[in-house]
Amino acid sequence: MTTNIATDALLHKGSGLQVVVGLGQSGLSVARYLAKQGYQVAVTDAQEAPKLADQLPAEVDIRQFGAIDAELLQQAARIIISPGISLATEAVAAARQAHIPVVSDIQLFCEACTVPIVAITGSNAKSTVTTLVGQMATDAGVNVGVGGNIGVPALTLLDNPEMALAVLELSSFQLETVTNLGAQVATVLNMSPDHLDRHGDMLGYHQAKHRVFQGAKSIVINREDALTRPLVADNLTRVSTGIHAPDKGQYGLIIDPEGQIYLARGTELLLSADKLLIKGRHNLLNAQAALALGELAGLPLDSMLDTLQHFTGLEHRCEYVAHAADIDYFNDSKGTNIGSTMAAIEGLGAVYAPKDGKLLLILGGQGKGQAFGELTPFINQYVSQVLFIGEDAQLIEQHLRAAKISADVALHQCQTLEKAFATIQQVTSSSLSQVQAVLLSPACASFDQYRGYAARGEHFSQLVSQLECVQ
Ligand code: UMA
Ligand code: ADP
Repeated sequence: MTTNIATDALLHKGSGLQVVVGLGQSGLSVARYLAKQGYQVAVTDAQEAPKLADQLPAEVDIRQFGAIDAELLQQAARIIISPGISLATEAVAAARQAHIPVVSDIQLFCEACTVPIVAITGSNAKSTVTTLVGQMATDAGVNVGVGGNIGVPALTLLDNPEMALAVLELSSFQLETVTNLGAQVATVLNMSPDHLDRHGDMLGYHQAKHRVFQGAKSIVINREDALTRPLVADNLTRVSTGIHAPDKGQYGLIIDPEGQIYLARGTELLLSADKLLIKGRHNLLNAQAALALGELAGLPLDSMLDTLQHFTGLEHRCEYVAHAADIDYFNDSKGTNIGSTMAAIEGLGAVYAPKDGKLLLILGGQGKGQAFGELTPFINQYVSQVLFIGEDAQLIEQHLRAAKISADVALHQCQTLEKAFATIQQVTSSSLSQVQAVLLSPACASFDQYRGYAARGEHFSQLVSQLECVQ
């Protein structure tokens, strides 16, 4: 068994001060990791009293809280920045100006990791595909570490000396300071606008995401989305996914003469789509991505297909909550950008349209500079009521109106989820209501009203459970 951590770690006291910026989960993992390696480590955070400070190792004795300490950063031999902190932050920008290297925890991870890495990024589906590949590896008997943006700081995976494969979910924030990741297989699953407030524009966001390909041995691309392909020509092994019948060695969908949809590899039918517990066209792409990544990481196909048939999906992602008064309720609180909300409207809309049903959609929160008008064609096709909540509620309504939302779609400003539920009861009690499903898919971040998307989703489910006649 290979070890996953460089065993020749020397004491690094003389290598200069390592300054960790941000003491959240990733900052804490970095401070612990570097202190263990013998580096001199300092930590700074904008909060007066970061919650995790008491978990820092005692040898990390330089702790500057209450503001990101610009002077401290100027003394650094290297800065390790937390993903939630922008490179444009004044103190960080000044340090970069002074040619002090700024890296993320993922850079430290890939430099120390000696086992193959499956690196997964994209605007949506990262957690779903990362979890699925991790489960496929586990089911195939591989000692796998799953971490990164999914909530387990990557460096903590190195604590497992038996790890034989690392599966990383990577955000654009983590990737923007990574060089030569060197993954066994890397993918950008899909690209739609997100985090533009941080990256400036789509180009900046695209450039950050595409750093995942640096040094990769093989790649998985999405044939439906040109932005998932590397821009520079390369001779890498590449496997593609898509919704059409695939060429030899590629993944896709084949529809048999009876109309049954199959996951396919070349002309080989792998699995009937109705055997999957995760539903919707987007999940068929996710399943293919997981198979392609697993194949390039050396996992056996039969075992991966078995995993696929047992995978029930993750909470807060188009999750069915309950049936009440003839209406289905779905929690897609993780739909935090327009790409994911489009997938949710299209996926669920297609289920109810044949029954003449429409969706009631709850949108809103922090809009992150997105162009919400792009949702309009999807809303016009599948939605009869839109309820707006959160900080950017008015702005989103303006965008939809400017993009010619149909007069048949009723728009309601509700501010909060509680008020939205009062409106739901009014709207759906009308005999004219076509609503057969309520979908919380906000296309926005939740931090204006909640601790995060999970808290928002839990609040939604709790409000559903308070409805009369919940089944
Ligand atoms: N802080 C500052 N100044 C700032 C911003 C933050 O000092 O301007 C400090 C805060 O006071 C806090 C610390 O930085 O103490 C928080 O750091 P962080 O925001 O980087 O959060 P972590 O706890 O380290 O979590 C990060 C990821 N967070 C973000 O990218 C915002 C987690 O992804 C990830 O799971 C974790 O590392 C482990 O790798 C979360 C996320 O929301 C789930 N990701 C975004 C997304 O999925 O859309 C990208
Ligand atoms: P991420 O980790 O990239 O945020 P998740 O797996 O958590 O991805 O899913 C986030 C949101 O994206 C959910 O609302 C989910 O329903 C939606 N989604 C899942 N797969 C896709 C896809 N292939 N394309 C677009 N949206 C998707």
